[in-house]
Amino acid sequence: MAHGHLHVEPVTDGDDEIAAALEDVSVPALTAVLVGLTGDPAPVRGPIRPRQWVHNEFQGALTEDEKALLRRDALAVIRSWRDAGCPPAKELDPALVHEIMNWIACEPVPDDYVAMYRDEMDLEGRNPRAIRLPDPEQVPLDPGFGVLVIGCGESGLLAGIRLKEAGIPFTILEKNADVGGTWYENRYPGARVDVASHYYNYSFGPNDSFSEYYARQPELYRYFRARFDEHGIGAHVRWRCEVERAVWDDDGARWQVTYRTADGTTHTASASALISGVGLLSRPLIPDIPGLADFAGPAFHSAQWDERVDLGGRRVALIGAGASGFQLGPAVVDEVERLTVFQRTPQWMAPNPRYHDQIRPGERWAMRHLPGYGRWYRFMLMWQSSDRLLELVRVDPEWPDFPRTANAFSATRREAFVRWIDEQVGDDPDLARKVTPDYPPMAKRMLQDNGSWLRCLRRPHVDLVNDQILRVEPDAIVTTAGRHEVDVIVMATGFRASEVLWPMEIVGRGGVSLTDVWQGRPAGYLNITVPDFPNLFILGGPATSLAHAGSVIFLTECQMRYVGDALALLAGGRRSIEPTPTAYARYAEDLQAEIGTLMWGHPSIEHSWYKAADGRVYVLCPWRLVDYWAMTARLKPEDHTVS
Ligand code: N01
Repeated sequence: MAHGHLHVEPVTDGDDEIAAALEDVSVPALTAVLVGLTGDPAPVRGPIRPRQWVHNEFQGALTEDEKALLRRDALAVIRSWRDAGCPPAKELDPALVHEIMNWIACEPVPDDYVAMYRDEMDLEGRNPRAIRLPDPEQVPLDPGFGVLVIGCGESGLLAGIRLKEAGIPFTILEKNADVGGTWYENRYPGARVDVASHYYNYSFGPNDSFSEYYARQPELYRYFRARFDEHGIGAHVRWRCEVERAVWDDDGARWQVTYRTADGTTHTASASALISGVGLLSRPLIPDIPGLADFAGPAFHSAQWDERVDLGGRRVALIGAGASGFQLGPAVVDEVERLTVFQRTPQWMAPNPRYHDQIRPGERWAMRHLPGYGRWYRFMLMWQSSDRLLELVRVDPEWPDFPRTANAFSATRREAFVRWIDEQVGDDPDLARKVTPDYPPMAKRMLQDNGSWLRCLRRPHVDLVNDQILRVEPDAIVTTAGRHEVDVIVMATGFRASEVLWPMEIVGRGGVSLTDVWQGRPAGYLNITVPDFPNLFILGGPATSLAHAGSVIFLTECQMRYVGDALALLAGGRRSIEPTPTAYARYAEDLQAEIGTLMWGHPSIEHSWYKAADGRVYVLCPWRLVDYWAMTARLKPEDHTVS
């Protein structure tokens, strides 16, 4: 597989072009690259050191003079490296890699994080998350062994790539006509990722294709399509096949899967193991508003964007101001006659000037040509966000401002975010009040923002309505405070996130259905496996959404690593593997106890897709990334029953 991501395209540019490119790059990441090119640690042992980590700055607060000096040294090294024919980077001693991490982070990086980052960055090109099957000379692959994967979005494709690389026979059943899942379906105007592009991609393979720091949907779709093509997954996929039911046959130790094809006919397939890659955010939530079905004009969900509907000159209602609505409004505001935004709860926005920016050309050049640049850039992205932001939502029971803010950190962020709102709409107190949340930052999904949302809401032909919707009439939406005539309704109302695997019916040993086992409280050992459902592996299922900044792809890669260990046992001739009931129950209990320490499920948060019908949270990962990485790094035999 193309995991040799340090095998970059050789540099053929002239000195001036290289010098110009270096003006655009992160100097700390560039300096780490130099150490890799020469093997000489001097650049990270000299007097110039990043001194402070500033969010979204990537320069470690180096002065202009310091950056110029480091760039000058870098140019000399890159020139010689180019003239020598761009030989492979040196393999650095782990202690030196740790030293570079400390240098970039401006603080000691703990050993457990170093282990996680080394696995994630794979500077040595060892592909550490590949499935390791037993030596075929000693343990030949069981000839009947094969895997069915449901879905060809990010996680299903990841499974396919790993299975293919290991030589395990597999088939992917995908309900859509193409790869990409979320990034195939969500084609509403303005759709883009709000996790940094260079983090929101697989840890293996190139990440130099993005043109924006937060890529738009077409580019993300193309990213997944490129991985799909390059790994030759196409021959393994059946398109437009929607899985309806999967039943475990204990005698044959196989999953019997029923699926429907585009012509409406039903078919069956069977496999030794079943991997679900359907994700949590794939089934649109259509709000239960009286009269909606009788609306005379077009009415559709953001994830089912109707390209035939021209919004030009029409009065458009946008129901929902979450991540989707927040992107959609500003993207259509110029074409509509009137935009009425129905917002039930305001969202916190984190100022991010890069949110809509093009990646600077020199930085793209560095991603493509400098070995390890993209890896070190990713390290910076991960270090400055993710785990440290989890502390934002940790409940401090002694905190006097609770539950308006969760703790002291939360209060400082609230202050900064309120300032951001005031800077933009402080002169319109009514609007400022409507868009200022009364719950702590990050207790619901945070949004990245460069000002486009509030600019949109200030436009003269835009109304923000926060009164409760009572009903829809054929030509209007009626709220407790008035009637709003509209021609089109767009529902950016989110997904049925807590109904994990819905509407599929999964039946395990003894005819027990997963719906009955879960009873609205989805769970999994390590969020992946369930007792009495042998050889079933759920990727991106319970507790696998990330609400504290970070890439869900990191989580699914961790999961696939654990699944790979289990598949290696099955491929070697074992019939089945499942977690013990004790391990499953203990994990679910620990997870709920941890979630209980965080704001997400607090009763003061009235509406949130994080919450299930019982008001509790089953879909979010409450662990630090480093902890989940460690939990999934090695399958623990003592927690499983293997037959
Ligand atoms: O869905 P949401 P989304 N009446 O559930 C409102 C990812 N994502 O599609 O807040 C009136 O967040 C609801 O109101 P409230 C990301 O993980 C990422 O926007 O519940 N309103 C809310 O305003 C994200 O979190 C990206 O009170 C109703 C909105 O509809 C997740 O997907 C982009 C209602 C739904 O917001 C889901 O985001 C898009 C009703 N009956 C999505 N029911 C990026 O990476 C719901 N609402 C940028």
